[in-house]
Parts: sequence; structure tokens; C-alpha cells
Amino acid sequence: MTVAVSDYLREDKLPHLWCGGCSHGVVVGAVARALAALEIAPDQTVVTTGIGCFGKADDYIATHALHGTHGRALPFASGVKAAAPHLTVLALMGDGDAATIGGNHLIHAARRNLDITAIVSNNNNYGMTGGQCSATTPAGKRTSTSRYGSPEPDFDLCDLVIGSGGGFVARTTHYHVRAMEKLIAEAISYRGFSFVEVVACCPTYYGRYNREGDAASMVKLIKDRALSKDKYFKLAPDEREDFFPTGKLHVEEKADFTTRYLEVQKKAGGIKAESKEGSR
Ligand SMILES: Cc1ncc(C[n+]2csc(CCOP(=O)(O)OP(=O)(O)O)c2C)c(N)n1
Repeated sequence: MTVAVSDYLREDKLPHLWCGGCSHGVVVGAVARALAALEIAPDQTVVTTGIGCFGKADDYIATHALHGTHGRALPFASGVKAAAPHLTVLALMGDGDAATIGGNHLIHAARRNLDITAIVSNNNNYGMTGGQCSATTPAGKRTSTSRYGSPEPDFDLCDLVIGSGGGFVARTTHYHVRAMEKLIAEAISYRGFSFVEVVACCPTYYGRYNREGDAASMVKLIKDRALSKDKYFKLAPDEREDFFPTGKLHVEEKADFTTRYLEVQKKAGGIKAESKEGSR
């Protein structure tokens, strides 16, 4: 079977609604190319989304889709995977969707090690509703709800997912398009909860509030701060502040939810058979 990249994209939905310079379309392109490279049939793939600018991603992807409520892309993905484990399930989320309103669901999907691929396009703010502060807005940065700088520390999404039990955790940026595509393909191939954070930009709000210039200069800022994990961890802790590590940050082979659930089902079947025996 050969699947073309175009088989995953809904050209009839173009032009898309994202602002000029937004990263979200770059991530959708990488998802389509990763699925095509793996030759996973579109009708065997389900994309779930919540609400937000990146929550519109399912509009442009020609797989099955479930567009849910804000912060709930992962519960929908979990339900789909539990009911139909043979399907490839991806949850596409903004940072607000995944880690702010949806934070509780993120840690539990990681803890369960459900065989889902979660992809977060992290633009450090709530883009759709006017650039409010999210859980990934760095401390001191300005948003529409933190005009003098956010007083809150931000989440490191990858550390959060590693700490919650996620088996495959990676970070890339929307500048590193080929690396993104490869990491997404590896994440999809991993059996268990796989998580890819794409460090992205929102020139319309976050960039404007923080005077980071146009989209091209935001891309450059992000590129300059991204280091391979080897380079990053060679730095002394006090030299790391302006940088973040990219690449596969954590990969661990362990039984996924479906495997463990099938074992429970077998056991339950066994108990039933025994109790039938006993009642004779
Ligand atoms: C329960 C609930 N709370 C709040 C909202 C309003 N809302 C819609 S999208 C959004 C923010 C989306 O931000 P993010 O997930 O980071 O995605 P982005 O728009 O930046 O791509 C908010 C707060 C909502 N729709 N539902």
C-alpha cells in the first residue's frame, strides 16, 4: 500500500484559519508526512482535538476525527483507543488544551501508558481567545492577562510527562521540520503513551506582547534556544537558563494499557470459569 501525503490532507478546507506566521500548519504538515511515511491508512487513524487554534487541526487532516471540548482531547483519545485498540490514535493539542485546562488528563494518560500519540504545539499562550497566560507561559513574560509579566513559574511539559509515567517523550521546534516529522513517526510507532512537544510561536499575541518581532524573528529566537539534549546536558546548570533540550528525552519499553487490560480481561474470564465450576 502506498499512501500519499495528500491523502491525509483536506485541501477542500483551505485556506486555513491560522494567522500568518503561526506554527500550527507546520505541525499538521509534519503529522501528515509522518503518517504517510508509516503507510498507516487514513481510515485506520483517529485524530482527536479539543478547542483552540491548534484544536482546529483535525479540520485539515483527512483521517477520522473527534473534535471535542477544551482540554479533553486526551479523554476522547483514551476512549477511542480503549474501544478500538487496533486504530492509530493521535491527540493534537495546544498548550492550554494539553497542560492548562487539560493538565489533569495529560498526567493520567501518561500514567496509564495508553497507546496514544499526544502532540502539543506549544505557543506559550491561549492563542484563540486573545493571548492569555497558560501553564507554559514563562515567568516574567507578558500576555493579555499578565501585562506586567507573569508571576507564575511555567511547566516543563516533557518533564511533567516523564514524571507522570509517559514512555516516549520528545521535544522539537517548528524550525526543525524534518526532525519533527521523524520524531512524530517514531512516537506513532512506539507502543505506549508517546508525547511530542513542538516549541512553536504565536506572533499575533505572545510575540507582540513580548516584542519578539515578526514570525521570522520568533523562529530564529526559538532555533537559537534549542540545543540537542547532549549539548544541553553538558552545560553547567547555571548555563542552561536560555536554552532547552530537544530530541528524544526519554524512551522506556514497558507494557502499555491495552496489554495490561487484556491480561485483566483474561484473569476475569478465568475467575468466571472457576466460579461456574464451583457452583456445580
Ligand atoms: C472549558 C472551556 N474553557 C475555556 C474555553 C475558552 N477557550 C477556547 S480555546 C482556549 C485557549 C486555547 O489555547 P491553546 O490550547 O493553548 O491553543 P491555541 O489557541 O494557542 O492554539 C480557551 C481558553 C473553552 N472553550 N472551554
